[in-house]
Order: sequence, then C-alpha cells, then structure tokens
Amino acid sequence: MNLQHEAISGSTYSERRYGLNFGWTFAFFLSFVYIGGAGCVPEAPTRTEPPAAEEEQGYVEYGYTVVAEYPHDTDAFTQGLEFHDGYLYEGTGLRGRSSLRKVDLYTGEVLQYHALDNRYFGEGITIFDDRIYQLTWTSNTGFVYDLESFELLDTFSYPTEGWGLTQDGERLIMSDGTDQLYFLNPYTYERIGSIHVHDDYGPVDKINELEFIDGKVYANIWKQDLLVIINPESGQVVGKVHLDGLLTPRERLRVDVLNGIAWDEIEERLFVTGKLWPKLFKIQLVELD
Ligand SMILES: [Ca+2]
Repeated sequence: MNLQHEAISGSTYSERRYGLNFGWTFAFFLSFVYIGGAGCVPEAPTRTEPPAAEEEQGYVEYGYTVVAEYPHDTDAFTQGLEFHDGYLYEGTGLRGRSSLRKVDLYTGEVLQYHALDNRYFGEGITIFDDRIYQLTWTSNTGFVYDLESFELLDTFSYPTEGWGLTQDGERLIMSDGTDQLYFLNPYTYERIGSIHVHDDYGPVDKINELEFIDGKVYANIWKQDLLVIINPESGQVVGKVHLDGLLTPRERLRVDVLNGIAWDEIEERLFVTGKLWPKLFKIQLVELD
C-alpha cells in the first residue's frame, strides 16, 4: 500500500463511520418524535439491529504453510500460471523471452514451448474449451492457441494493458494493472462486464495474475507478497493471503516479484511462484486469528 492509498483509505473510512453515526442519531431522534406524538409515556426506543459493521467491513486474513516445493525455471518471468489435466501451463514475459509453456510439475521440465515474436511482452494465460488464451502487456493483442498443439488459432484485441487472465467456466476474467477486472466473452472477446476491486478502505489496484477458485477470484498484487480474494459479483475483497517468506533472503536477491497462482481443482492443490523464482510452492492457507 502506498501513501496515497493510505490517505484515500483513511478519508473513506472516516466518512463511512461518521455517516453511520449521523444516521443512527437521526433514527433515535425520530423514534422520540413518534412516541411523543402518540401521547404515550416515553419508553426506551426500540432499536433495530445495529449497523452490520462486520459485514460491511472486514476480510479474512490468511497465512500459509508450504506443503511441497518443486523446481521452477529461473529464466521464466512468470506472468500467467494455470494447472490443467495434470500439467502446469505457464506464460512468460519480457521482450525476446516471452513464451507459452507446458511444464511438468514435479521436475520443472518444459515439455512444450512456443516463443512469442520479439515485439510482444507476454502476460496472463488461461485455458477454456481446449484453447489457451494469452495476453500481451502493451500491444492490445491477445492470442488463442490450440491446447494440444499450441497452434495459433486466433488473435483478439482489447483497449487496455493486459496483465492477468483467468476464467470462471463461462467468461474470461482479465486484469490490467488497475483496480478493475473485466469479463470477456471467450468466443467473441467482447467485454461483457467489469468490477472495481475494493476493500474496506478503498480501491485495491495493481491487480496482477489471477486464478478462479471455488467461486472467488484470487489475485496477486504487483510488488507485494500478497494475494487478495475477490467476490467476482461485487469486487469486494473478502480475504487477504500474506505470503511473505516463501523464498530465503538469499534466493530473493536474484529474483523478481511473486506472481503466479494455479489451482488443481481435481486434487484441490494450490500452487504459487514468482518471476524468475527457483521454486514453485504447493501451499495451504491458514486462517490467522
Ligand atoms: Ca493463474
């Protein structure tokens, strides 16, 4: 969180608090007016339920335990990560080094590889209906490949930068580095909706790599060891996962940021890694007190 974000957050929170207080004071006043008008002995006003502070605010905070570690290619500037039918699929970035890969989870071996043209900086990937979709950062161009052959089937365009990509079984969901998530028709690529991601304190931006897990969107926040868990209907952050300490300080010196979430829905395994990281981790979330 930067200073500007904190400043905005504090303002929003204060306004909300004062708004609620004023509302309840006003309701309390009105209840006396009503009782007085009826000619009854004033009684203590009957209060309805208090403001649902816990519902309006709050998200669940998680830490993690590492269940397993696997090798990860330290040349892979991870921008997209997905698990499908027993294999990892990875999209990597940097101009001249951008690629789409099929990877063996246990050995880290790259089983299939497609290099992007040097002018493209690869970004998020997702798999839908036996097709792999891949975004590019600033070229406003997405690629669609055959899942098996990696043959290029189609291209599509979008007006924003391309960052993260996932799908919810019906729609593609993409991020662009802001606080917005966009929903796309996977066949026409038309934008069919969007949400603003926010927590109790205001907008949550720099939304990066994505994964759709059990009805929620999990997202990396760029340059933070943090995942947020997003309600895709409202954009509300309902959980935060603190992932500090996955790498040792020594390993950390040679790598870029945490980025990459993959979910094996068959065996319910959650994987995370980062750009140029030497390891990919299978983790389990632990709810914090
Ligand atoms: Ca992912």
